Amino acid sequence: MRKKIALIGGGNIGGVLAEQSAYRELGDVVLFDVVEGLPQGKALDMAEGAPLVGSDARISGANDYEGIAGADVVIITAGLARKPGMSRDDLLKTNLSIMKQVAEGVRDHAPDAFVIVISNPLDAMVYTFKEVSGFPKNRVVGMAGILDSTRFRSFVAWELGVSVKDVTAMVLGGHGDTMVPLVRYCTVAGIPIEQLIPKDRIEAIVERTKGAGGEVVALLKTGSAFVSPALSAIEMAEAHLRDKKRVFACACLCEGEYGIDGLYVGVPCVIGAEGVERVIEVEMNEAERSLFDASVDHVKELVAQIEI
Ligand code: A3D
Repeated sequence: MRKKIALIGGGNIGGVLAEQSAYRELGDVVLFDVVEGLPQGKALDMAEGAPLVGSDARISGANDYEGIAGADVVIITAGLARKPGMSRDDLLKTNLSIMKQVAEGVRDHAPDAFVIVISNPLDAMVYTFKEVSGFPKNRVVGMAGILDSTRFRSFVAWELGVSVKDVTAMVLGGHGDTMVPLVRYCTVAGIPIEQLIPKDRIEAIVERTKGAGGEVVALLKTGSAFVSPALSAIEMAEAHLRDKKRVFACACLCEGEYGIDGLYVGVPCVIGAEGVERVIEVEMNEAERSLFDASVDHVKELVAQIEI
């Protein structure tokens, strides 16, 4: 039997998630949204295109939670996206009430799912989902570090004129202005970028990475990035469904790791059949650690505003 993937939120990211999940045949797809007709219309369009890519995955739309019953993977993008001039944190109040409803719907209809949260502000939203659903921590994870890392990888590849495939990078901490691109852990085919790129150019790449989401928002004017966030979450879903044991930076519940007590923060982890199978603790020097701690403090302040 095919796996079932439920996508909560049928907007920009939800649409790309549906297309990629179905066309890669990760499983049958249900696109859920509160707007009537939107998920059904998008699903029908994609289903009609499926013969062209040879996909037999079924794609459907739903406006009630019965539609997601028994899902193996749930990816959540429900909520508002940023507009120019807004920070991710400005979305907290509105998206908090949406996330509470979503967590109840998923808890009641897909109690065994592996859940990937994308809605912003990410670290606060994934925390909210975990608290409301009561799901175990290995089955609730936030997508952010993988996206921030892929942006970092792109900028390094463009700078050096090398394949994106050969660049690995790791961006840790909260998903916001305080995120921490770890330069020492960025390599091209194993060669540290500090041997390949001058210091001032690395600094520019780090700054561009931190502001990369905002750069897209400023250009689009009506919303935020949606292709690269969807592709990032698909990597995570695929790692789980195919038990790949991939290592990504994700927002994981840290309980002792990195000295953090009960917060979702971007850290490297292993994703496989069990969901988040373990968090990897990397060594940081004093400067990296102080940036990371400042980022964690920011997440702490955000989470302190949440009333469940
Ligand atoms: P958008 O295209 O507006 O889609 C959001 C969808 O959510 C809309 O179709 C809404 O109708 C729907 N929705 C609203 N309330 C509910 C509800 N209660 N239940 C179900 N669906 C609902 O936004 P988008 O797809 O561009 O972005 C979605 C979210 O992802 C936003 O919060 C963004 O800020 C966030 N985002 C996060 C990242 C990260 O890296 C973490 C990157 C990009 C966007």
